[in-house]
Amino acid sequence: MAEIDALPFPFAFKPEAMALVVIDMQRDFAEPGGFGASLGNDVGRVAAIVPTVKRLIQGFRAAGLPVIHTMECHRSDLSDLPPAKRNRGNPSIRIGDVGPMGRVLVVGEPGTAILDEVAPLPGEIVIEKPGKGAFYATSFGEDLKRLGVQQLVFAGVTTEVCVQTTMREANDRGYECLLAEDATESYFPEFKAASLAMIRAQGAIVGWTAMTDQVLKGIA
Ligand code: TIU
Repeated sequence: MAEIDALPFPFAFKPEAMALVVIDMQRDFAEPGGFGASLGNDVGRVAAIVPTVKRLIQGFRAAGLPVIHTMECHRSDLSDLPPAKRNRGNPSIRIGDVGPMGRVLVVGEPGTAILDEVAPLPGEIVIEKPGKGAFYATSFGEDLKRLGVQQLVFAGVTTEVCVQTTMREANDRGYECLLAEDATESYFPEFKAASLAMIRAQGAIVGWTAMTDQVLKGIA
């Protein structure tokens, strides 16, 4: 077994059974005029982790390990957007409405795209998900089984919403999960800190956390 120096204790893994899951690194969460900004958030926090996420992705590719990308998005007819989600909160532009980067969080629109710097390569799995978690209404679970992976490293945004939801779903399905601390971000620093703490509390009740350098060292 190889090891990553992690918290709350080292993360032992089989390299042939590990994949990277990059959650929702989309323009809509990182650029002005998108969904994140419409909710009143400072998207600069998300933009700042892009180089670190890129480094992590490149490390997995160099090690020959799978990289899976997710996107939060909806069909153009919004048939997979429950009214409860569309109507939640008081955003300046709602999901499905036309904003400065096209229709917000709708498949194929410019703002829904994954950021160029961390874009999927041809052949990498891209999960289009209507929920916050990646398992709901997607092929994610079947894709993981087909790849034969058992351990997942997570990166992306936002830490306490789509990343943590997916990590918890994966943990319940028997995957061992590690979150790259500096390759994830929240619009709320206190929520990120609390998420990292609650993930690794109680003997890694949801999973492990480690810095990107530690992950890269472990998989090199
Ligand atoms: N991808 C993801 O986390 N979706 C969100 O809506 N996150 C917020 O923090 N709003």
